[in-house]
Amino acid sequence: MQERLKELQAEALAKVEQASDLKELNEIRVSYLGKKGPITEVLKGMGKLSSEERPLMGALANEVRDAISSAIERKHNSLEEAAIQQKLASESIDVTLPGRPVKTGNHHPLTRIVEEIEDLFIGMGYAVAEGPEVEKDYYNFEALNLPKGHPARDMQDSFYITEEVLLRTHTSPVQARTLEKHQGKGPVKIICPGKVYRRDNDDATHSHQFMQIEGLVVDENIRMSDLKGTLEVFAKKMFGEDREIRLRPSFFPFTEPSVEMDITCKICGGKGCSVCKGTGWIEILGAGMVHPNVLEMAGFDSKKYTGFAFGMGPERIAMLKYGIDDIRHFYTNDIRFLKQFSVTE
Ligand code: FA5
Repeated sequence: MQERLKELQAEALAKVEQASDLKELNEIRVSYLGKKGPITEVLKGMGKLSSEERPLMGALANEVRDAISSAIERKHNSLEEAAIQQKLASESIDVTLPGRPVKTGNHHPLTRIVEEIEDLFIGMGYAVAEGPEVEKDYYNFEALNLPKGHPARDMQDSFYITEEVLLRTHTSPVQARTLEKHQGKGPVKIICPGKVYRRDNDDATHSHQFMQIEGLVVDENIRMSDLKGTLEVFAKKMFGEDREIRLRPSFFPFTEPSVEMDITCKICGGKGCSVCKGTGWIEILGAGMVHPNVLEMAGFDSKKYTGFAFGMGPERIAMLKYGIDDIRHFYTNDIRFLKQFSVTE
């Protein structure tokens, strides 16, 4: 029995030494030290031994077990250490490798156009004003000489929230708000960029949500020629000397007289295409001399003060400047479209 135990110890220690991974080591542990293992099997024969031999054999069996379990533990630690070292080696980071470039975003083409227009007018002494997109009917219509039931309200189909509150249909309410703040004292010289909303059907040049940039100048002796000169400077700086503009008589309840400004279509060069609906011209803004009623409602003396105002669509301006054939490109966020306006690539 003694011989057999020594043999088992030598055999187990040799196998432990050769074990190449933790799984194999565990199998060795179970097979030698488990309840059905050969040591237990040998010890079952203890009953046949004399009472002197039994404790000696018991002690030897424990020694063999201890030797095997400590060998397994040592091997376990060294295999675990080797596994960690191997993992570290395979995951090592080469700090000398060049970094991967981080892709940066760009300003949306519409943001760029709005900033360009803002800069242009700031350069001419205008301040930038803001107003709410969720607007009172009073500022969107009434204070602009459009009382309830006025037929010209139909020119701008509106998204009403309550009877008195709506999504603003244009940036002109900022005119009324700014005039009110000035309490009858000029000069006023502002532009106001912002989002507006209309129940328009979306097509190549119309969107139900779009941007406008409002302009308002009120002072003594402001004339129609000031408006014309300002719009001409704007058009030349924005589109270049070679593009033609035209002013057409128009109607807005808050300006008198009123005009609309068109510019030759860049897509077809003025020949006529689907973007300009065959006319060769694209309308980019409405303008006129501020109606005396608007000045009076905001507390200005319309005999002393006169002014001009304009409202332009930056989407249409961007389309003309960059030759974009559909306004919907601005809002569908196709990365291939946006990348064309990237500054870095
Ligand atoms: C107005 O909104 C007036 N408030 C402009 C104004 C301001 C006139 C101050 C006089 C004095 P109109 O509805 O024409 O006017 O719109 C002005 C511009 O917004 C248009 O010339 C066009 O460039 C743009 N626009 C109008 N509707 C849409 C639309 N559905 N989608 C994209 N752009 C539009």
